[in-house]
Amino acid sequence: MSPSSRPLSGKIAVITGASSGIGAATARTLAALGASLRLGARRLERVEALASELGGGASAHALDVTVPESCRAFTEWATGDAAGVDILVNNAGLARGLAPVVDSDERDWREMLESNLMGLMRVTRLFLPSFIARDAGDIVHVGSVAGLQPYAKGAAYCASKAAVESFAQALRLELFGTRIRQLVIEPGLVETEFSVVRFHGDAERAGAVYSGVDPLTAADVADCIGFAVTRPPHVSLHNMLVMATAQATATLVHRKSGL
Ligand code: 8X3
Repeated sequence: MSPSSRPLSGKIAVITGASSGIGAATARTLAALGASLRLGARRLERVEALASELGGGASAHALDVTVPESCRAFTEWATGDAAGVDILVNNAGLARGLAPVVDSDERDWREMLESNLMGLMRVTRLFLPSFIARDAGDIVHVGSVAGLQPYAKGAAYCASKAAVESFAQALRLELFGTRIRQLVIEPGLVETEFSVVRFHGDAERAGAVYSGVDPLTAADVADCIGFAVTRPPHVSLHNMLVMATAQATATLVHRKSGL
């Protein structure tokens, strides 16, 4: 690989929720682009296995974004031996349940808001001094089409992702005049563990979400993140709505007939 194909050489990228799905795929993509990785996830064994597989500058640490102390320890570990991080990918998050508001379980709401919103804000705040000190870097938030196009039975999930967009916009105003870039990437249907988690482990129900469709893969989304963070410093992608070709809106999905 030529040096020009490793544009992130010498850069440090932190990824939350890196044990699977979009987080793990982003780790692979950014490693291939030359970045040294600091990976965090609740499932430490899985994220450690990924770090060993990637080799080079990849390492892993336990991280539960819903626990302030875990976030503090992770941030100290990730920034400890480095001048500062160059890229933060706020990927940790989940959907729980697909039910009308009137029938929803408040524990599901709390879990989503704690991870998708509070965790993301908490981790961002902890890493911000490192970005501000060097007046540079990329903060990538993994949002969702659900944050732009809310749908029935997904109220709390949609609200959590809409709030991510709002948080990023407000922070962008605070960072005005700096060279810190912030991207909210908003994927549509991506086949990962997402739906299995949403349906509390019901693999059959999860599989139906993707039946008859060529959904995005986690690698497709990672590819877009890799593109965004390798733009020249004067180019800032604020939002990327990334959909499967068969998906026109959050709820309008073309499925192959006979399925
Ligand atoms: C995942 C996309 O449409 O299932 O965030 O909510 S969707």
